[in-house]
Amino acid sequence: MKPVPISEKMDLKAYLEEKRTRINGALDRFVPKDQEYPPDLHRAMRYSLFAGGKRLRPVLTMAGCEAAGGDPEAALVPACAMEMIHTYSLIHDDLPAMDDDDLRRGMATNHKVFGEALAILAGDGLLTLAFGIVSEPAASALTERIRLQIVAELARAAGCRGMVGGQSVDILSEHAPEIDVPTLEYIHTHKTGALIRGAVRIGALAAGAGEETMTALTHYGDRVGLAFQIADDVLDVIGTEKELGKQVGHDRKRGKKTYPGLYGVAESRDRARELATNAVAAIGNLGSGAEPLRAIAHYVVERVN
Ligand code: GRG
Repeated sequence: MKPVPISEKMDLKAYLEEKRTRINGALDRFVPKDQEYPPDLHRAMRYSLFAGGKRLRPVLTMAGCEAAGGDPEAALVPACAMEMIHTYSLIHDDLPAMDDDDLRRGMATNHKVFGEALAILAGDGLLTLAFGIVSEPAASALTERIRLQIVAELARAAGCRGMVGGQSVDILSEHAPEIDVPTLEYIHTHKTGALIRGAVRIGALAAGAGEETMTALTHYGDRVGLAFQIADDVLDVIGTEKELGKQVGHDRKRGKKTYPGLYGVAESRDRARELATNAVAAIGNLGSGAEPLRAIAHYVVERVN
């Protein structure tokens, strides 16, 4: 299957840059400065948060809001919450008790710089702050009802029926002699997919989306989430440490079960591209406000980092 051009109708690069600037500025305001007591904790939180992530999840939240007919700025606060939760998950995932990684976002992992105890606490701090900023009435103009819906959606996406559930099955399946396809799909759709699906849905909630729009965006999020994870597995096989800012070939060394491990690189790429195409089809009835989401679906599978 040929790669689909990332975007024919819009300048995705400029869009991503603009949204990343908004998100980074807001994150900077929400997270205590290095000097605020206790400074070591806040330094550790900011170290990983500002280490140069792609900001895919918060961009999806803002683009999801736009696709549902809202002003993307209305989703800025929940978008920041998504990035805080994602960053917490990366800090904890890199710990010796989990994936035991030395490099993340092109820098030494949090526990390598601050020690394990502070890395755990930095993750805890980011996770808790995420719920704090969304529920805080003064932080955004979102109504109380919508803020509550978003809190529930965040908990669903990040918790034991979402990302934490997927991570636990992933860890417990390492070095298992075999893994069946439903278990692999559970890991993918939960460990990574749940947060991506949640990111899009939270954007739609911020826009006050109706049921039909929410269903379309949920299908989009599910497909993009799985496509993202398959693309990530492929990059772990064919990418370079310089491009990815993390160690490569790690999945195989850890005995992780992956799509390329099961189906090979070429078939995995085809599957990811097919999922991106299906994601775009799922939001076919949404208007031009959904153009960024359409472009992002293809970007997710054609990216090199
Ligand atoms: C510790 C509860 C808990 C969960 C961890 C996120 C996660 C779950 C594990 C990370 C393992 C991993 C590398 C999964 C592959 C998909 C993934 C989440 C990649 C990193 O996301 P990117 O590429 O990272 O969006 P940046 O740094 O750009 O934000």
